Amino acid sequence: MTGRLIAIGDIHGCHREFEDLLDELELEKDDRLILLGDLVNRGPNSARVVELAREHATVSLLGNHELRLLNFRKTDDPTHLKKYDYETLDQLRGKDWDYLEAMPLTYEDLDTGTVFVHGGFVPDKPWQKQPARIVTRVQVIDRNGEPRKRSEAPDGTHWSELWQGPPFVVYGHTPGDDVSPTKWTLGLDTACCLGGSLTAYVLPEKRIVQIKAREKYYTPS
Ligand SMILES: [Mn+2]
Repeated sequence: MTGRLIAIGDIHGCHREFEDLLDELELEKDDRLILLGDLVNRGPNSARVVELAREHATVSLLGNHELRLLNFRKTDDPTHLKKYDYETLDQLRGKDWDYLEAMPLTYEDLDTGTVFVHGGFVPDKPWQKQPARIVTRVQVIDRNGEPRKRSEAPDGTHWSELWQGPPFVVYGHTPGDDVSPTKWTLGLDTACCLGGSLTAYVLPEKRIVQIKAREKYYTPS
């Protein structure tokens, strides 16, 4: 008997809600925990979230926030950064950076036919070959078929509405009031750092486990 496969959406530095969710899940030795990226920024303690990830996660996927910090570290170009990135840069230590640098873009589970990713995929192209700048960032597809953030193309169609599996895709990055299901996808970013909740999806039972945010940690500008 193999263990459970558990995915958790965008944690964004919300270390207490992450601890509460881990308590609730009662992980066992054979369980696999997949974090869907954007572990850092906006919430109170990004370093603690990375520490808990190192301890408990089977794998943490690359999010656009990690990608931005890593790009800054590579180039020293501050135009990559947003204001709250500086707080995270102060918090993270060597082994945290090693962990961020090792984050893959996707995780595939063949038994359930499920692929996990931070942002999503451009439909009608093989998911395996899509680059970091797309799979960590895509929210909608604009009228020219280009991947965009929702704010850049408000009349675009969410990529998940266009995705025809297999595989079934579990993703984060597009915050919502609750989980976003389609036939072939499930979105788990329930906006914890904005005062929403932190969500886990548990396979094979297809169960949702949620922890309500203790407070609103971040207000979009
Ligand atoms: Mn994101």
